[in-house]
Amino acid sequence: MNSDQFATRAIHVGQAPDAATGAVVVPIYQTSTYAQSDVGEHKGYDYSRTANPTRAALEECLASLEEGKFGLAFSSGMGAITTLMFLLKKGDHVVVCDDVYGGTFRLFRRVLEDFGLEFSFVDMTNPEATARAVRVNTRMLWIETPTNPLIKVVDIAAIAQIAKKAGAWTVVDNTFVSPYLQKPLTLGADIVMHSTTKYLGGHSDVIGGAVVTADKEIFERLKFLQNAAGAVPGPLDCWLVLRGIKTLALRMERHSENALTIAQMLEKNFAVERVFYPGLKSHPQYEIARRQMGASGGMLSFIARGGAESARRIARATRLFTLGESLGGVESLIEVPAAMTHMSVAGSPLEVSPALVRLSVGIEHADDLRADLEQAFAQS
Ligand code: P1T
Repeated sequence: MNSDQFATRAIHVGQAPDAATGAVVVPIYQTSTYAQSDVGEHKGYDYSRTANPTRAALEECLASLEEGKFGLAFSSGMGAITTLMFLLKKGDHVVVCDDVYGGTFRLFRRVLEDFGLEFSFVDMTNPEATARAVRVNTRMLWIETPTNPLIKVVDIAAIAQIAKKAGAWTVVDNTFVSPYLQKPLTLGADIVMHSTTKYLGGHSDVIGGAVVTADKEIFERLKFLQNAAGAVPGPLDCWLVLRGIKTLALRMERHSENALTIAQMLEKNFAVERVFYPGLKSHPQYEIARRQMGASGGMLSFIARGGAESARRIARATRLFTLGESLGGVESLIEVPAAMTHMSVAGSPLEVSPALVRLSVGIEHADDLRADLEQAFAQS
């Protein structure tokens, strides 16, 4: 089944009724190994690190949603990123945007630099500065957009052009908005990756990662690396992500509507110095976001006027917004990045303000979310 419409593909691609039983839902093939009909003879499955039917269903669906040709699932977003970095060799250079998930920064700076990879962190909302950061040994440009946690929007097509000229790959971490709202491969990126823990899974009940590409050569190398390094998800985790994906289109619509409502409310709030949300006209990349994203997504952040203490008070005082790391689930979350998800950037040029509060706006009723934030501000 390969209908053109995203919402239909999310429910059907890779998910035809089970050939053996007619089961409408892809079974959880909870097996590590497969009977062979003769030595080395099998039906495409010999060992579940290499391939598993539940994982294969998820991988096919992911490829379709990202308008790619090949999907690969991983045990976590970081597992996906680590495996992608195995595409590189000692002495290779990567240009990275200067606002990324703290764990990505930690892997690049504190682990991979020791293996001889080089990283430059630049403001990728500035294509000229990005072009200047490219060196002869640059092999990859790493974009996260919208960025975590400052919600900056990077012009994927502009950066992909710079990469192409340099003979480097463009990789986009598309975790913050999902393929429903943004399809980097259609904008010139070579590889797109996800923490499927977030919007794709959508229910805060699984850790996972994914990579999609339309390039056969890149895929074959990554498929080899997926098996060689072994950061693969279990069948149940694949099944949970696949089930989450079925409602992705609906969820992203509601996340975006709710987040816009909350962002507009915060913009009028006296206790808020600045709101970062690409759906607001005040966002510096509002026009790029409109062009590149179907809607503005569920992630926003703001600076509390009262500083670090005020940010912490607000984060402690919400009742519906749960204080916690992660994002992209149906339930709303609140956090203080400097003390939580982005502790690892402390002391680096990527350090974030302790007065910054990040919201993952869920799909509860907008009135209840608004009321919760109002009472939290009133208390703090
Ligand atoms: O947690 P994991 O599934 O390994 O994904 C890592 C990751 C990669 N990319 C982005 C943009 C991310 O936001 C994350 C994980 N982020 C959080 C846990 C967080 O609260 O920001």
